[in-house]
Amino acid sequence: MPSLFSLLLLAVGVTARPSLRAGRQAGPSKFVVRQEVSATANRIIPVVVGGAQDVFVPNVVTAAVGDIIQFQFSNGNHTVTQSAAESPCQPLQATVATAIHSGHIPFEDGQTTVGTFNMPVTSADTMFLYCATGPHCQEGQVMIVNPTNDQQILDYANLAAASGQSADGTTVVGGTVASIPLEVAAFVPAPAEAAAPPAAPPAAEAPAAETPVAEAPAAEAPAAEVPGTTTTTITVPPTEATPAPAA
Ligand SMILES: *[C@@H]1O[C@H](CO)[C@@H](O)[C@H](O)[C@H]1NC(C)=O
Ligand SMILES: [Cu+2]
Repeated sequence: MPSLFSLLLLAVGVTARPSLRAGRQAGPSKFVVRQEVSATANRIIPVVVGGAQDVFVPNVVTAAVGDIIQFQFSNGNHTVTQSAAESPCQPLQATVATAIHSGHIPFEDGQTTVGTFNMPVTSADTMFLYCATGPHCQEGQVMIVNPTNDQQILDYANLAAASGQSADGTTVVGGTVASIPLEVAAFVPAPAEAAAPPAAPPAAEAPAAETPVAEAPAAEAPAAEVPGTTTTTITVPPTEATPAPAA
C-alpha cells in the first residue's frame, strides 16, 4: 500500500511543485501556471502487472485524456483486459469491439527486456480492468482507471472474487504491445526461485540438476539480497547467466 500511494504522490508531486513555486514567486502569473499544468497533461503512467504477486500496482489510476498508461509486465504471464463494472473477469470486447485487451504478455527469469502495453487514455470515463490469466482476477488482479469514488475498487475486487471463471479477451485492442529495457522498468523482478508461480511452472525447461546457481551468488555475497524476505531488493543478475545446458 505505501508504495502504491507513493507512486501516485510522486506523479502528482512532480507536476504540482512547479505550479506552486510559480504561483508564490510571481504574483500575477496565473497564465504561466495554467500553461505548466497543460504542458504536463500528456504523461506516461507506469503500472506494474504481476511480479511476486499477481496484482496491478497501482490498482487505481487517475489519468487525463492524452496520457498513456504503460503497463509493464513483470513475472508471470498476465493480461490487461477491460470488463464492465458489473461483470468483472469477463471481456467487455465480447460486446464492445473497442474494449481494451493486451493479450498475454509473459516475463520469465533472466529476461533483460520488459513487455509493455501502452494504452492511450482516450476518455475520462471510468475503466475497469482485470487480468484474464487463470484465477488472477478472482484473486484480486483488478484495477480501475478514473474511479468516481474510493469505494469503487473495493466493490469491483469483491465482485471479482465472487465471480466464476475468467474469460479471456480475443483481440489485442486499445494499445500497443512493445518492450522496454529492464533497467528502466518500474519494478525489480522477483527473485528467480521465489518467482516460480505455484500454479503453472514451465516444468519442461528447467534443468534443475546441473545449474550452478548456488555458487555464483554465494561467492559475491551481496548481503542486501535476501530472497524470501519481504522487500524487493533483489537485483538483476550482473552478467548474462549460464549458457543454458540443453540436456
Ligand atoms: C501465456 O498464456 C497464454 C494463454 O494461456 C499462452 O498461450 C502462452 O503460451 C503463455 N506464454 C508463456 C510464455 O507461458
Ligand atoms: Cu495475471
